[in-house]
Amino acid sequence: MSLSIGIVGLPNVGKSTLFQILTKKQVSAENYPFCTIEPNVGGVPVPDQRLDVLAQISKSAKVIPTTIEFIDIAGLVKGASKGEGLGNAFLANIRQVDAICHVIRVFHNDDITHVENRINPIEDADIINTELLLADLDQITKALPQVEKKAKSKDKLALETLPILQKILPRIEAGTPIRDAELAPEELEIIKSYNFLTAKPMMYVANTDETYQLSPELQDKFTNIIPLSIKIESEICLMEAEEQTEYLTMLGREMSGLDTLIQEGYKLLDLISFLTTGVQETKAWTVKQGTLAPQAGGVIHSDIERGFIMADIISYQDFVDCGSEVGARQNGKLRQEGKSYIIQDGDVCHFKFNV
Ligand SMILES: Nc1nc2c(ncn2[C@@H]2O[C@H](COP(=O)(O)OP(=O)(O)O)[C@@H](O)[C@H]2O)c(=O)[nH]1
Ligand SMILES: [Mg+2]
Repeated sequence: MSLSIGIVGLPNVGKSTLFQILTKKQVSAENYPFCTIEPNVGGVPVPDQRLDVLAQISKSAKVIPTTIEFIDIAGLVKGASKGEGLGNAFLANIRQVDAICHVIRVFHNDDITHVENRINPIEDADIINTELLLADLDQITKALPQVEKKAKSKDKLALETLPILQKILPRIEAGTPIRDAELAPEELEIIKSYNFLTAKPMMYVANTDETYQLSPELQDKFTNIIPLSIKIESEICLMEAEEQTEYLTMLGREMSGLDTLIQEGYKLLDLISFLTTGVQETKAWTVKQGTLAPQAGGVIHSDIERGFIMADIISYQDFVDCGSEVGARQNGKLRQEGKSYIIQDGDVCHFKFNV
């Protein structure tokens, strides 16, 4: 599954630097095949400490983390929705992604020009969010007459779509992004094919000074915000693993800001990991929250889904507490689950299938 997060923001806020350190990040496993798909698209390994623990228990030869895709989208400027600064092309790029990572500049540095010649992250965020709203508004205004026409001729999809578009139009005009317009999941599903920009989940990265400090106003305004000094994080990235741990311990932090960002992005996409472990490898696999056992197996191989019989499941914690798969089995912690079982984050899975 390749779900992607687009890095969005004004020019010169640190987007490309963030993208570079995300995609150059070293993983503990040296035989992990690192993938840069295109210059501005990269697969980023999702840090998961559970993998190393399982690999140690199973004496695995390889540890393979799962990945999410990050895309460096060129800077948007005021007027992008009207075509300013290649605006429409960038907005089209955002349409393709599953979630948005919105970088705002908090750091001070007179050598690095700010497009609006001042540091004001709240106004900066408003500029970008306004462009996204305007793009959606433009799209709805263009779509409405066609949908109305089709609804008159009793087209089923148009009849379903019309009231939803009519409902979101005034909200967008009032500045409410679709993600905050309190639509029911069924309603969101019906308008999914429009790929509205403001319907996509969004997280903020505040590119702070080296202190990682956020002003109280910023904290109040945004709930989903991660403070990050992209400058410091790029230095941490260059360190050897041991040095990194030492440095972070000194700062009293468990993991780098970058790792926190990747994990939060993963959650934003509503993704969880199930795990497989053995002598050959310990590996994390990505599924959407709520995925059933056969479809989860299908992520490993389509045969598993097609010929699904059952899955042997041990929760990660039980696996570790019992010290091994055998231990978990002896303690009654191995469950045999059928095709209606919903895979949980951290399930250590062994699928049985027959094709
Ligand atoms: N002082 C400082 N400079 C930064 C930081 N992040 C990025 N920069 C610099 O700001 C400039 C623009 O960064 P870039 O990543 O290209 O921004 P983009 O236009 O958003 O992609 C570059 O010279 C970076 O080195 C930061 O956290 N602190
Ligand atoms: Mg850039």
